[in-house]
Amino acid sequence: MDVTKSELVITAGNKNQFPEHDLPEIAFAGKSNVGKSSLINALINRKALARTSSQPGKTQTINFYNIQDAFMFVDLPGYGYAKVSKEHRDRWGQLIEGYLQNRSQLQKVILLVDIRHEVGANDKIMYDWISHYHHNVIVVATKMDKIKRSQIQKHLSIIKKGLELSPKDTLVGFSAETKQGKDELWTFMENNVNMEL
Ligand SMILES: Nc1nc2c(ncn2[C@@H]2O[C@H](COP(=O)(O)OP(=O)(O)OP(=O)(O)O)[C@@H](O)[C@H]2O)c(=O)[nH]1
Ligand SMILES: [Mg+2]
Repeated sequence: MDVTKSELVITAGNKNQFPEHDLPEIAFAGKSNVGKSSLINALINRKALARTSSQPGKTQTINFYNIQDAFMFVDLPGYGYAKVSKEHRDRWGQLIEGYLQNRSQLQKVILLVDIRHEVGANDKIMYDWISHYHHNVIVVATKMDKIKRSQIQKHLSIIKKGLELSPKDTLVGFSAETKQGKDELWTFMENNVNMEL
């Protein structure tokens, strides 16, 4: 899909700020710094609509992006950022649960993991949560440009095993640098989300 229109609707720090609309939502979840905001920018051909940072913990609110007036991308704050207080983690937990558990517009949660790393406990918890509510899960292995081409399959199969992916699920390698995997991701979304296109 070629996105020509995308805009930030709201950065929500609590659930009263979640926008009211009827468009389907696709949310991006994963560890802090894994590349959620970068993935959103790559998908919509924008350099920096979603703010990114080399420092983990950049996105701390839930950010809603209207795409072509057809659906919303929802950029979630990352988990597993060690340098935050317990109070911060509790607030994060409440915000993200408030979104994931009750959001009627939510059609897909895309889980991101770093292709270089073993799956962490939080990744597994998030995968189990998503697969409980959704028939098939899509996992994106990010930063594919950081490993040798010859190592890609090995890393993908480590992730598959670590998350215990079901045969119904899809695992896509992706790079925000080279845009590899972008078309495959769009095809998945077009086939799995009721977009008003
Ligand atoms: N080489 C490379 N770097 C990437 C890729 N994707 C993201 N990055 C870099 O990784 C860092 C984190 O990217 P973000 O998109 O901000 O990560 P995030 O998951 O939104 O992080 P939080 O908002 O903190 O949860 C930035 O420095 C990005 O430039 C990729 O595919 N390849
Ligand atoms: Mg972010």
